[in-house]
Amino acid sequence: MNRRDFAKKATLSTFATLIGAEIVFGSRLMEGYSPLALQNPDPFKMFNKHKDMIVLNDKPWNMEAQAHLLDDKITPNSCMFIRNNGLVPKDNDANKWTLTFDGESVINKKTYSLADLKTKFQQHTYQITLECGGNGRSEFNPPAKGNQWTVGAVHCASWTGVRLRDVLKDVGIKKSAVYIGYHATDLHLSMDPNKEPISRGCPIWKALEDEALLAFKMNGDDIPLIHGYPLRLIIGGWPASVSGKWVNRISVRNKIHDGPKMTGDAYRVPCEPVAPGEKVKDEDMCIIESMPVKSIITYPKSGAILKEGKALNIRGHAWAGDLGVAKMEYSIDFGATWKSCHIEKPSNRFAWQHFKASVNLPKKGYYEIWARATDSKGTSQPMLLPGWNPKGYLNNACHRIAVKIN
Ligand SMILES: Nc1nc2c(c(=O)[nH]1)N[C@H]1C(S)=C(S)[C@@H](COP(=O)(O)O)O[C@H]1N2
Ligand SMILES: [Mo]
Repeated sequence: MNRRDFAKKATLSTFATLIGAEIVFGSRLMEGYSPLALQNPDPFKMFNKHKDMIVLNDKPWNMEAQAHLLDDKITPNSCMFIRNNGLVPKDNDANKWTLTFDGESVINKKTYSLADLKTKFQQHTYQITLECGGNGRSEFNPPAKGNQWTVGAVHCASWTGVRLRDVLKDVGIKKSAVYIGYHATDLHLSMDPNKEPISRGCPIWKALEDEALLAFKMNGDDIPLIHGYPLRLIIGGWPASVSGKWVNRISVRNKIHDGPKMTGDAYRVPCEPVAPGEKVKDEDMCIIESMPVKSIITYPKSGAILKEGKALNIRGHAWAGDLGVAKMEYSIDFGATWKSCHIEKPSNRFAWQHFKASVNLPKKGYYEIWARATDSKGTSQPMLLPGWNPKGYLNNACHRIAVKIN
């Protein structure tokens, strides 16, 4: 049986039911999505994305990676997922760009040009894992509305900029400061200029961390427009929605920021666990903070067909929000037994950690390889979907790939 036949058969039988056809050999486009040939403009060309990226929505643009596209230690632009809540801003002239600090808890409102930021403050570079809070949403049942992310709404790029802390110090903030909220130039889907598509933030202690950046470079170059050119907030460990793109204003608040997508079901989960499908009162919802421990197998590609008698070298990455990853394991028997992987130290806090293992698959046949990370507090990934929540956030269930030994 050649690879194609195997793929077809597999999609119809085992792979499809066990892992989900979408992940293994799924079509690149969601059901009901118009064929690419009819698309104008072509998002793959427009955003310089790899042909294996998956388009989830075009208004606004949302695209995700597949696991095998995330094999690089530092994710290249071509394989970085895109998540937009509104329309990509058009007027992004870096020479005219300004960043204003305002809010109840600034001593005086202050505005910087991009050149001010670049020349007045020391520059720092960090690798930061950014995962969408809704990564893995497609598995929830009852289903959650929103982009049906599978595993690919995560990336770890290298970001260069100035520390938000250094700039906040220069601005001068009052003792009353508890939270920051970003504002950006993307347009609300309604095209109403008075509405913001998203304006989120984090507690002031988080904004003052070394790795909290106002970034103007990604992987050594100007940030691509779709990822926030010319200025982006980078906050590691928390849902990527905190890392505002196209940022032109930061409000220093004396209360929890209350911009769009800070309230209701957005980026919030039940404070106490609920049954699948249960209605949750607004006051019983809590803002997502640190993301949970998670990992992804990036090599081999799920569906690989391998020769018998050769060890299989698997690899991938693991991350754990504000924590580190202390242990990485794999299983080839559906979690009955686990063996350890080699896991590297992160290049800096909030960077994903690379793992590898040499796997012996004892005989011919179909295997699933499962990966499980454990964070520095001893909490592991669940093998099955964790707690249901109305918007389908925080699915950190173990990733698994299917391989066949011939
Ligand atoms: N201004 C602005 N910033 C934003 C968003 C947005 O829609 N507008 N989306 C957020 C969300 S929900 C995510 S997951 C990340 C995605 O970043 P990326 O598109 O660079 O991968 O950006 C965040 N920052
Ligand atoms: Mo997101």
